[in-house]
Amino acid sequence: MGEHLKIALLCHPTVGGSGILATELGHRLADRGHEVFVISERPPFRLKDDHPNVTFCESTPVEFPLFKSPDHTLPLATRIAEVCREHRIDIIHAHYAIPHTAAAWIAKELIGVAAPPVITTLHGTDIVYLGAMPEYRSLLQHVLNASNKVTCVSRNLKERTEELFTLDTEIDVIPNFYEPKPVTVSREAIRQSLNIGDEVLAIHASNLRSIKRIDLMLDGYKAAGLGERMKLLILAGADVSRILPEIESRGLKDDVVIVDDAYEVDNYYAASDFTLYASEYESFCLGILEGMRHGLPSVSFAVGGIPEVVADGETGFLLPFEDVSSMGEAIARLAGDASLRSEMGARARSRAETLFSADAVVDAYLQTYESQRAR
Ligand code: GMT
Repeated sequence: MGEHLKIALLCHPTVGGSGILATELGHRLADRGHEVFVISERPPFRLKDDHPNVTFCESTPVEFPLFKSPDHTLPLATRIAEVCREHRIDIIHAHYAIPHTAAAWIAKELIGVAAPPVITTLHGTDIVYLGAMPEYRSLLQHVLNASNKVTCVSRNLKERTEELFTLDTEIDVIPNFYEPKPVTVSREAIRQSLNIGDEVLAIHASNLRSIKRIDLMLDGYKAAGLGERMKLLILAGADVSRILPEIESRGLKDDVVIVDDAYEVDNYYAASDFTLYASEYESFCLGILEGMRHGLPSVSFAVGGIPEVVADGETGFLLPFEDVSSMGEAIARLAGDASLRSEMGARARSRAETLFSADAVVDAYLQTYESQRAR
């Protein structure tokens, strides 16, 4: 496809699906010979610092006595314009609208007629949480319309966006992808390192924000009533102190194993048996997809875009939101039946490979870039 492009990728560096997706997209675009410039306040947590064709461009928030908190957005806008001018960028791709789409819009004003097209990919809470806030709404409406193209990671997020905003152009749905890294540590060795034997192991990877409803997940886990036959592994991308009281108050201290700052997640998925989520909203749920690529079925609530990722009863169990007793039954069913886990896991892997492959998703983004450049 076409000539090699110079692409500026904007994303949050913190642990979260949008940063993971943007980083992985950057790596894949670079592997195809495109030049990728990642602009963020620090390297996104999964960015490989030595990846050929990928350059990290730091944007430094400004602290000043008159500001109550550091200003991130205006220095980011200035930096985007600088990078665009210096490297003759062809496309700006903003992942997560706040503040990236607004910063890209300001950068375009700074650059003037030579400014490259801006693509915005919406990831979830930028719309359903921040987008709904009066503090952002009219600005978001404006800058989304000023984007040359808006994409969403699921049909559900597209619907939610259209409920909140009136956009002049069609939103495209480009789902997430995940390509697992090679597993480098055996299942047994990982389990040993976690002090887990042959118990059934549920895994949850997230930034533990309140939208993840760790409280409901623990209730569902407890409702399964499996005692010592099961353990729950939490790969925590945030301070765990906020969930420790929840674990202790349910008497689950010995059942839950927490790993902090796990940037390499594949070994952990390969040592686990199914993924567990109780989020009240997920535009997609990249964690479920990561597990699927490792042949893991899932248990979660049927919220947001999760039903587009999981085929209910085939690759995982989808339960009504907040129904922790049904969640407990589904957990117990999977935990008690190794053949069911392996059948559903095989279907999960194949669904992930078919519907959410890196090649198809990268092609879709490249087509979007090309179509906007051609205008
Ligand atoms: O879910 C998070 O806590 C992080 C958030 C983000 O933007 O970093 O994730 C969102 O984007 C992911 C990648 O597109 C999706 O898989 C998550 O479902 C989505 N989270 C929510 O919608 C709550």
